[in-house]
Amino acid sequence: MNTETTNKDFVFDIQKIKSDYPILQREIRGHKLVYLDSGASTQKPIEVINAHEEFFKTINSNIHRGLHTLAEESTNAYEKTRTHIAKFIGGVKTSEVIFTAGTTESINLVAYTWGEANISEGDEIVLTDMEHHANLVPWVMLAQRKNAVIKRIPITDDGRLDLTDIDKIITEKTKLVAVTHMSNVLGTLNPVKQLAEIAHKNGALILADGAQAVPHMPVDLLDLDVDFYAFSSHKMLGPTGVGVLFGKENILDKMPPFNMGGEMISEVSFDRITWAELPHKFEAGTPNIAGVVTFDAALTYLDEIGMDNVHTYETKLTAYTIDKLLQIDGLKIQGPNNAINRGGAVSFTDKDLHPHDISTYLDSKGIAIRAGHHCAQTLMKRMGTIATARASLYIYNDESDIDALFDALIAMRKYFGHE
Ligand code: 7TS
Repeated sequence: MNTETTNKDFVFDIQKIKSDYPILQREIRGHKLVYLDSGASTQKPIEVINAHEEFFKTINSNIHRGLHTLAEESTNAYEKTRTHIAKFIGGVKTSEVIFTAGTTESINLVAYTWGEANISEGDEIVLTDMEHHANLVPWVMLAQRKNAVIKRIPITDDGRLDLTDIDKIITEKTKLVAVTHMSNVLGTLNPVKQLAEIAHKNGALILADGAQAVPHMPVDLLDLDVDFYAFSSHKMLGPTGVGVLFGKENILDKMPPFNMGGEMISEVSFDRITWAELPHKFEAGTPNIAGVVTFDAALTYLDEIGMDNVHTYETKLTAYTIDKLLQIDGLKIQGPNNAINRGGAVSFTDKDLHPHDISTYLDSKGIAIRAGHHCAQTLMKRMGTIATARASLYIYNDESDIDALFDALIAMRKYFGHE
């Protein structure tokens, strides 16, 4: 593991951390905001907010083209984030880090380039029963275009991948395994390294959706040995509109480009076009420069805490959350009932109340959670429900937030007459 994601000296002072987030001072409906929807998008510390403002005040200009000072400074700042990410995810090459608009675009990029070029009739794509639509719809559509076959790794009733028949699911016919690293609904942390070994043994590639993993734990892509990996800045304290696609250099090299236009070419004539070197081949046009530059401040903030500390802290808070929710009659946790190999996305259902009513009631107490199918309709079907309520945690949450959730859920059941 690279040293940037660990910090043995950090003292976890939750009050200090909370004070870094101006939005946490807000009152919602007469209550201090309790933000438990970080799985959808995280709040931003003042360091990130300031970095965004600073970019526009000092170095704003386009990148990779101008020869003036501002152009050079903004290009350097943009590329500095790329270098930072390469280290943050285990020390990969900067040529393997492609900026996109988010996890969704990263996965679509692979489906439309690698997928179009490599998937043929009868080929098999293996998904799991807990994928977010971002890692499901692009593959189902690709399979339809190519007459390829979708196979699925099932899940157990407590929301873990069931690998019992994995040798029958991932076979020599498999071309790609696409799996979420951490489920946005169940919180389950999947054995990506083991699946990568099985995929590779069968001559297949593996793509992991890291949208819910990278923000919450140290991730070392060299150790996981995945071929593609996708995540979003906005789920890890950074701005919206910025995502990352990691791809192994030898695979990216052979892939056709995605978007066509400026900055992704080497030479253009009307009868022949050659592509730019990696990673620029996949970054056509003017990207979200301010967002990428600001993302660096989020990574620095996380480095200072240390991703190992983030993970340890969240695991304890997840255990506390599960323990509290299990004490409420009528509530069922959808997903693992313990904090082992699991992140802080905690979904639950109430035997008497619809998740939308739960969310609306909690909002009246200033508590933000998410309710719905969480862009995982196939998972909802597997769990025999159409929606869940979900509290999702991050480093600025503490036991007082969970206590507020607990008290409000008890009051809610009373309010609706289900004591
Ligand atoms: N993959 C997973 C596992 C996700 O949780 C999400 C977003 C995405 C992909 C898509 O990321 P985007 O940044 O491209 O939108 N998940 C959620 C969620 O759980 N609630 O709102 C968005």
